[in-house]
Amino acid sequence: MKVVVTGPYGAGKSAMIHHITGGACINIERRGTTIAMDHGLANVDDMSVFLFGTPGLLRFRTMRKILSSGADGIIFVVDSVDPESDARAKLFFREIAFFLPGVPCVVAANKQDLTESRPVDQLRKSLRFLAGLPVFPVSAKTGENVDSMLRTLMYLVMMQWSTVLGKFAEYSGAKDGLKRLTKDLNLERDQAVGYLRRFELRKMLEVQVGDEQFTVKKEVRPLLENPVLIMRR
Ligand SMILES: Nc1nc2c(ncn2[C@@H]2O[C@H](COP(=O)(O)OP(=O)(O)O)[C@@H](O)[C@H]2O)c(=O)[nH]1
Ligand SMILES: [Mg+2]
Repeated sequence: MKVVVTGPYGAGKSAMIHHITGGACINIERRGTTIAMDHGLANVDDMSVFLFGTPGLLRFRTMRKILSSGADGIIFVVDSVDPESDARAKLFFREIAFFLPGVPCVVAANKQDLTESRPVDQLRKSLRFLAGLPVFPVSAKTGENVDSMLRTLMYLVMMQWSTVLGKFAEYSGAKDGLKRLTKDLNLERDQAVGYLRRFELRKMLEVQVGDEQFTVKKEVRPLLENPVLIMRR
């Protein structure tokens, strides 16, 4: 799946992607500030997670729009220490909610390893947009809580797509898989192929559309059938 990591400058987006990918990531930066993007790949229970970190300076809005396009989930990173970043957090949240309406989002209340960090209930008072969102007290530096935050987001994403993903699992390897998918989900053929391509790009399945057939990655199939498995580790 594709996950965009966004939030204000200095909140710890690059550090978060570095931690999640175990360092297998790139950061296009100048003098310590991300100017284009971070990108990395993580494997969680054999599910590929493509992470895209956005530049946190206001003027790079177009880049953030491009990187956000088609994201399945959002990690919104806030700085738990610096109250001066709160105003920027509000602006960035409004922006991502506009780019990706309805896309599942978890909030990383980052830098909780520092004694001066604000607890989540205090952050909720300062940042009203957090209402209704799951907020995780995390540290990109120590890794505290990062794994459960990521797994929760993956669960929310799979639940959002559960009707489609469940059918993928059901008809994986079937001779007339595409036809049955199209019929069950009441789709046009083009739409069904669009869904297959979307999740093929995200490395969940392989498609042989000429043969009217698709195959879900073996390791991923149990997760598509039962997304809650991603939470049990
Ligand atoms: N103590 C602590 N420092 C952090 C944490 N996450 C990031 N930082 C530091 O905060 C600064 C900004 O982090 P960075 O990842 O570049 O933020 P970005 O602008 O959102 O990409 C850097 O000096 C990081 O080392 C954390 O969880 N704890
Ligand atoms: Mg950065």
